[in-house]
Amino acid sequence: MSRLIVISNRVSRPSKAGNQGGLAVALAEALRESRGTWIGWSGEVTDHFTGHIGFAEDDGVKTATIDLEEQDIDEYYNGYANKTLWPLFHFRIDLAEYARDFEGGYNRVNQRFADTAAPLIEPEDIIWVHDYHMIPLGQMLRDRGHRNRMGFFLHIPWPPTRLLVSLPHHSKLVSSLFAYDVVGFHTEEWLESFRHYVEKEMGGRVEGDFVTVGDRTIQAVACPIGINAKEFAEAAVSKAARDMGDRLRASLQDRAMIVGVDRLDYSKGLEERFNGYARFLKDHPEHHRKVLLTQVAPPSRGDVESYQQIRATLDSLAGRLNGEYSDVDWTPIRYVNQGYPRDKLAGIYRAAKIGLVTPLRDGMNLVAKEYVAAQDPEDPGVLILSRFAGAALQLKDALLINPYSPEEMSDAINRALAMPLDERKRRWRAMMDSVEQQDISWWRQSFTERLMAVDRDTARVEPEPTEG
Ligand code: ADQ
Repeated sequence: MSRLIVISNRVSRPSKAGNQGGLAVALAEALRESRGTWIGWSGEVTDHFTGHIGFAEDDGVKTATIDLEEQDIDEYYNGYANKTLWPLFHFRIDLAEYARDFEGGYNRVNQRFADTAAPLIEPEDIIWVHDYHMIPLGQMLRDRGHRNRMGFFLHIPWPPTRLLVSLPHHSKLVSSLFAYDVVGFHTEEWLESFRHYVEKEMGGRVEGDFVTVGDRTIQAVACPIGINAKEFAEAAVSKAARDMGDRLRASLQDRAMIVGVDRLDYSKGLEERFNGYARFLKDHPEHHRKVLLTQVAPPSRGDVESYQQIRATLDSLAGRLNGEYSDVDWTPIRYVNQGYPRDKLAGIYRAAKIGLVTPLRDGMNLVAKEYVAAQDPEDPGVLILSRFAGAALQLKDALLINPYSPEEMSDAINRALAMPLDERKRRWRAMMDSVEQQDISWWRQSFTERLMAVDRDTARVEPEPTEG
């Protein structure tokens, strides 16, 4: 078995993280099996970049991390990754900031990761690079002479060509993806947008999974990420989950709970969700005092201004809504800014009659799948899901809505509250089948098997970047 090298912005060390997400567990499993290494940023800041690599091994998983300078974090992480690419790739060009410093910092830090990884790579290793922080890394490793099989997976949407061309030097960035052998997206929709860009902007050719520009051909595939469904379903009946369920039920007093769980991010549509719920309260006074929305939203990327703004907006919206509708013994929104361990989270999902997952745009959305996996098969809740989440393509038996429409959200909540048990069971079963079949191991294997099947002797001529 070839050794796997995973390279991503953040590295999750098994014994440090305690309660890891599905992605970290799946990658750790593959790394352990292949005796591979996970390379990335330590999360630490240093005064001056030294290139010192911190090696560790936890629970059979080897990691190699570097510390970054303040300027790196400003320009690469908070800058190009989270102020330029994240909003643009989530269709928010209104929030995207284009600054030369950001792009320079992004390339500098990617060179630093390439320098870090280069001496650790053996010729037979399989390299798997993750996400928008590291798009040009493969090209940089090729420049250093590495001919390994290399894959890249994008965890966020791929934007329509008309939006992507607003990015300065867009074609240079996209050209660098042709250094990989396999490029993966969550859905056919993101894959189609990528192909469209390649055909229209680069004069490329698409034949099945193969995309050719000049004399370089790569595979571009849709490979939807899943969760560890079995483990999550078990977590939902663990002692911690049951205790959490009991605590919640005691406080709910027979009220139906709607739950939302998201990182505090504008792409998650939280403002629109609160407005949709407000519309429901206005449209349906008969449900007052009988329902409440628990929104769990731990802050993220607090150094970025647009994230500070969304936090302030939500604080004020939740306050206004509670002020308008609360009574001495009923508050319609519980707005919680903290994270929970996974077993407690599973207990929260299971106690909720409705899972409200309404991102404006999302590569996949794992919360939707976790909500499904955590349900009681004999009395499952209803998932209300945005059409614009990648997960909507697999979870067709959710109530699919347009998250921008408060009326649709209000109608869906009303319908979910009245849904008969047999319909809830039928919808849940169909969704659970999909969540179980295309789980996190399936995703990891589908991608790495493709990568392992790549013929290393095919020509690897890099396409000439044209200035965008
Ligand atoms: P995210 O944007 O972070 O991921 P998502 O897929 O929903 O979005 O994953 C969030 C994870 O964080 C879930 O596992 C969830 O349980 C966890 N989480 C959220 N709030 C939490 C809380 N309060 N306490 C504990 N855990 C919490 C990006 C892309 C997505 C894509 C994933 C994986 O934006 O579209 O699905 O990567 O590829």
